[in-house]
Amino acid sequence: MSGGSLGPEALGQYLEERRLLVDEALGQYLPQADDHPKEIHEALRYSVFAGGKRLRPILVLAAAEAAGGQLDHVLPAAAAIELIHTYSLVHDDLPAMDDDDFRRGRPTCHKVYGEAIAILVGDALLTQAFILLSGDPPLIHTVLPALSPSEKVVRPPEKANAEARLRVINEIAQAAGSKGMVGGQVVDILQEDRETDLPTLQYLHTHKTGALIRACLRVGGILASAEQEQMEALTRYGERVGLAFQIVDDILDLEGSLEALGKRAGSDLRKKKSTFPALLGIVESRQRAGRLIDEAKQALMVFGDRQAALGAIADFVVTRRK
Ligand code: GRG
Repeated sequence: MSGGSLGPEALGQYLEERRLLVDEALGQYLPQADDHPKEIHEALRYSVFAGGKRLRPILVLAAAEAAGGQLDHVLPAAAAIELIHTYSLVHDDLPAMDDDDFRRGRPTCHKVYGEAIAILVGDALLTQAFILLSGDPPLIHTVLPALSPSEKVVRPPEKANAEARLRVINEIAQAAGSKGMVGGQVVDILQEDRETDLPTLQYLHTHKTGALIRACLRVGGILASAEQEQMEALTRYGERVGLAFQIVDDILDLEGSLEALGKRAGSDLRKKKSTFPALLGIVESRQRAGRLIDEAKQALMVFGDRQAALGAIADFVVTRRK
């Protein structure tokens, strides 16, 4: 593939720089912990700043960069998606759903603040995402080192125009709603204790986890005014990386530990959930994830030199340990 790739060390630095940037943006965009009513704002920040990888916002930034956009004006949308992701985790951990005590290495939101506040934290995070997307959050100027010597920013920074913003809001709402993440979660709950076939499992994964990851790539592309061919490549990449991410998550749930994952491992087995390794075995599941990642990387050809970060992130998705 043309355009070279990032080694593990460069990728580690790249992910860390962007994680810090996303955290800084989130810190500025969110209400302060002691803002009234502080009971919810403290819990909200507890969940957001619990140490997530920030993979989704980093994908938004990387997609925009691949298409020649700049980070500054993509940050609010990237942060908004992280808020929606965090809401989904807070609600997923509730007793009525997966009933988990640990998340991101800490007691879950409802364990610390109670169920009512945890439900409201999820509601507030989802709402806050759309406040960010439709409002005028502070501009955070960012200068991060170029990824490769040949990388040049080709488009001047400009605020997303109203049409692009509307497209982004619609894209994210579709991905998070009942035909996206929520739909996947419904099928996940319904399949507990049942035999599940591969098409159902595929639906579940591509919706519960995949839809929001796909949206990250498309949102980055829209805000960078990506051309049609680039949008198609980002979509293809997002769909494959999204599914591979969840297959790997299934494997980690079998093989990982509380210390490594920051949450209790083995939860799928305990809840008798169908997973890719349960249906296909670990070896075939790993191969499937690997094939998806190869296809995702193939799709990046249209970006030439600019594919390096997205290519390396795709590899990271299958090699990660948490
Ligand atoms: C409650 C509407 C609603 C939806 C929940 C995403 C989801 C749907 C539930 C999460 C359950 C789960 C553990 C899914 C596996 C994939 C996944 C989303 C893992 C967590 O994402 P990471 O690894 O987490 O990116 P961090 O903490 O790094 O952000």
